[in-house]
Amino acid sequence: MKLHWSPRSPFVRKVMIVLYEAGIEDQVSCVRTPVAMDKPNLDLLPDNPLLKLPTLVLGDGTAIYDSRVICGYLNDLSGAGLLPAEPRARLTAERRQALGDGLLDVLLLYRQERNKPPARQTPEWLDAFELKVNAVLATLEKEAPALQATPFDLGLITIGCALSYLDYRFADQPWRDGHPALAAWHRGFCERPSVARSQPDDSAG
Ligand SMILES: N[C@@H](CCC(=O)N[C@@H](CS)C(=O)NCC(=O)O)C(=O)O
Repeated sequence: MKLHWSPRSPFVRKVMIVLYEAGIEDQVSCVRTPVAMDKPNLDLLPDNPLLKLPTLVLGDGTAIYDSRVICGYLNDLSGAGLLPAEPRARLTAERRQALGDGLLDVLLLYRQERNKPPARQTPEWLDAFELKVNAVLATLEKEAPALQATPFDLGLITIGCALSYLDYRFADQPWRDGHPALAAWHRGFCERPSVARSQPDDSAG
């Protein structure tokens, strides 16, 4: 299998963590594929008309996306057990995955907006992004005891990757302030070998 990959994408990181957890990283070759919202990478066009990472090309040439679909597929393929079978637990894991993915979607747009010259920024957008990020953090702080009690799964992977993206791209915003239980959970998350192995890497071109 071929994975369109970047060492900086939090969505690709979800896939890498699943591969490491499943012990099947040898079955995938990672191809560095640069992407940017304002510079469409047409090399991706044959595999993904949305021109986004991650995109996984299977052995028979079938291309699949997005991260949720790829992680679900790799979990099924490997039997890694990262999505609970029990319906209620499964629903919680899927909801957490949606929350983490949604937070990442907001953060990517937020970063894009705040990197513009000040005169071209839209203050209402920045306010709305900040409001959503704070609301998600407040929700997760309340949920932190439940996160601690949940066996490692795709919901936790996604929440953890989103919080780590805050550290990576929003280091000036101290999200741990006011969220001590969530910060404690995230500390444990970062110690997991699959997570430690998949740190974002700015030096990797
Ligand atoms: N919902 C998608 C989001 C993927 C995504 O936004 N990836 C970013 C890289 S982190 C991307 O490819 N951006 C390029 C673009 O939006 O054109 C997923 O879960 O895979």
